[in-house]
Formats: sequence, C-alpha cells, structure tokens
Amino acid sequence: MLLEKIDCVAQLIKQSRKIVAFTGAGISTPSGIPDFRSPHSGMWNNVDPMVVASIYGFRNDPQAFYDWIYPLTQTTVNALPNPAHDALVRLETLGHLKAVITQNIDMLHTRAGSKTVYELHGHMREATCIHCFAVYAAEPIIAQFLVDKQVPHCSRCGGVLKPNVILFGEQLPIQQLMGAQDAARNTDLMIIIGSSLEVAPASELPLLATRAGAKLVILNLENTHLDAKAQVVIHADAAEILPEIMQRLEITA
Ligand code: CNA
Repeated sequence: MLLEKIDCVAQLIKQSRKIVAFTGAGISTPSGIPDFRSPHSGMWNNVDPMVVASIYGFRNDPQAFYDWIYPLTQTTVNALPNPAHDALVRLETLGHLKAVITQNIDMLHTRAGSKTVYELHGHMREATCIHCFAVYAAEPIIAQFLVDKQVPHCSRCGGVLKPNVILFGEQLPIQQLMGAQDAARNTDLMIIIGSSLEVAPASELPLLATRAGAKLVILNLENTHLDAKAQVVIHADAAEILPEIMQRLEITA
C-alpha cells in the first residue's frame, strides 16, 4: 500500500512541471527541531501562546518571549537539513519544483540549497528594533543571547530587538505572501509536507492551488482537514518517504 502510494506520487511528479512544496514544522522534526502541535512536542507546555508568541505579548514582556524561544533557538542554530530538505533541492534541480512555500523560521530549506523559497513566517537571519526599525544581522545577536539569555537591545536607540519571525497578531511579509500566492495559483501539483494546516492565512494557500486546478499530495504524520481533497495522502516520516519518492522518480525517469 505504501509502495503503491510512493509510486503514485512519483508518477504525479513526472507528469507535473510547476510543482510547489508547502512545508511546515514537520519537515524539520527529523533535524531535531520540535514542531508546535505534535503530542509531546512541548512547545506550548505551561505557556499561553498569546502571552509568549504574540506581538502584543512581546511588546508587553519581551523577556517572556525570549525565555520561551531559548530552547528552539538553541536547537535551530545547531540543526542541519535532513533528507527531506535535500529531496526538495534535487526536485528543483531536476526542473520539476518551482518553489518551496514554508511556514518554518529555521532557514533549513535555504541552507540545504533550495533556491526559490517563500518564508511566510519570517526567519532568524535578521532582527529588527521595535522602536526605530533598525535591522541587524541576527547571528551575533543570537550568539550573545545563547550565552546570557537576555533580551537584546538596539545599539542605536536602546529599543528591544525582535527576530524577523512573524508572531501572532502580525501581518505576513507582503512580498513573501504575494510570491507564495502567485506560486500557489500557478502550480499543477502542490505537495504538503509536515504541516497541521491549522495556521491561517498560510493554510489557505493549498485551497488557492486546488481552486486553480492543482492536484494535492499530503505527506504528514497525522490527519489534516485537507486529506479528503488530496490525490495521495501518506502518513509517515517525510525524511524517509521523500527520498524514496525521489528514488522511484529517478529509477523510472
Ligand atoms: P504544526 O502545527 O506543529 O504541525 C506539524 C505537523 O507536522 C503535525 O501535523 C505533525 O503530525 C507533522 N509532522 C511532525 N513530524 C513529521 C515528520 N517527520 N514527517 C511528516 N510529518 C511530520 O506546524 P505547522 O508548520 O503546520 O504550523 C505552523 C507554525 C509552526 C508556524 O508558525 C511555524 O513557524 C511554527 N514552527 C516552526 C518551526 C520551524 O521553523 N522548524 C518549529 C516549530 C514551529
């Protein structure tokens, strides 16, 4: 059954020329970064998301945000792309994949070598002062934060620095969103990988794709509300299945 599904996805890929991958935290769990919604992921244990991970909470108590994000930051800076990220790089190199739309902030797609990546929820490459909007490269700021666990401040005005990740209550970065919408409207096959599809407006993009006639493949450990709309649904580890799909594709090319 699983082998048939893998074959079927390889066939769909072969027939498609404008594939878009839509990824979530689940593609990075095999790299050791916990997702938000799997049981035991731990990211929401003992915290209120609206207090630690909203822009209102951030402005009110930035130290609470930084305390919450500390373990994720530590894991993310040490994480490496896994075979699922690598498979998407290969698919792009072969000319099948046009874009990766990701909700992840971990930058593992670009670090793996994917070229066209829309980071809908931002990234950890930069940080911005919430007072004067000065932008800083995040690397030295993160390095210092990992040592002292303290809220970083702007060297120009003393304001609080926020990593360029999108918190609840913030707009998505407009250019990334428009690029992703365009890719979703123009794809012939969207492959959803490791997303609960519960966070809007990102989760609306697969519907944009299906309304424009695209087929859907879903590769996720758990059920999603779009499973019924997908041509193929595989409930398994993306880092195991994506390389197998690539192998089938390249054997039968
Ligand atoms: P989510 O809501 O945590 O869902 C993740 C989904 O992935 C779940 O349905 C899991 O069943 C599934 N999953 C977990 N591991 C695997 C695996 N190995 N193979 C296949 N499926 C798997 O995450 P979403 O991305 O849907 O939610 C969006 C949030 C989570 C965004 O705001 C992200 O910024 C945020 N997030 C990002 C990261 C990251 O950058 N790596 C980590 C944690 C949370």
